[in-house]
Amino acid sequence: MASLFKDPSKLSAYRDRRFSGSQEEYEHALRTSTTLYVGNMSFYSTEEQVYELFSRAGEIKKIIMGLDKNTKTPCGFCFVLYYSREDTEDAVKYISGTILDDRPIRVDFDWGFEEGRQWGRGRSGGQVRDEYRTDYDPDILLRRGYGKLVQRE
Ligand code: GTA
Repeated sequence: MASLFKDPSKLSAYRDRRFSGSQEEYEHALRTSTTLYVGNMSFYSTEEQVYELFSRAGEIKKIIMGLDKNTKTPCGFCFVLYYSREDTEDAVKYISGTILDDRPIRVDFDWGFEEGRQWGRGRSGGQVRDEYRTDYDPDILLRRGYGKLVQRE
């Protein structure tokens, strides 16, 4: 029977193009990291809400909200840093898919936060994936997406 929980031994297909090492080094970083990327968040979710939800898996060291690089306002993602790997895996297992402000959040291992990674890399300042979204998203106006770039190119 399929489990309700995400399997922390399986890595997602996402790869940060700005990671300078090899694929092996990237995977090693993901398998040992205590940093998480949280995606598909509402633009209205606050650091306090993230703290409250993710501290259920363990003690949090730091939260970094992802910001639109033009408006400097939250744009749907954040990084959560734990002290222990066990807590990090528990968060992937039990919190991924949880509904926060009406949206199922995506929790992914991350290779590690560095200054600059908090900014959306999309052309309009937000997250890249929102600009290419072709499915219906109830926050469509906020996310400026709906295949805007796909249609134009
Ligand atoms: N650990 O899944 C993730 C993740 N994502 C999606 C972003 N970050 C992530 N980290 C982890 N796991 O620090 C991190 C980035 C950065 C910050 C903001 O969040 O490392 P971004 O989302 O604005 O830009 O990053 P990024 O990551 O450079 O975008 P990328 O890789 O081009 O695309 C992200 C997603 O957008 C893709 O997985 C795909 O679903 C969609 N997408 C991109 N290009 C296209 C396209 N041409 N057509 C359709 N879909 C596309």
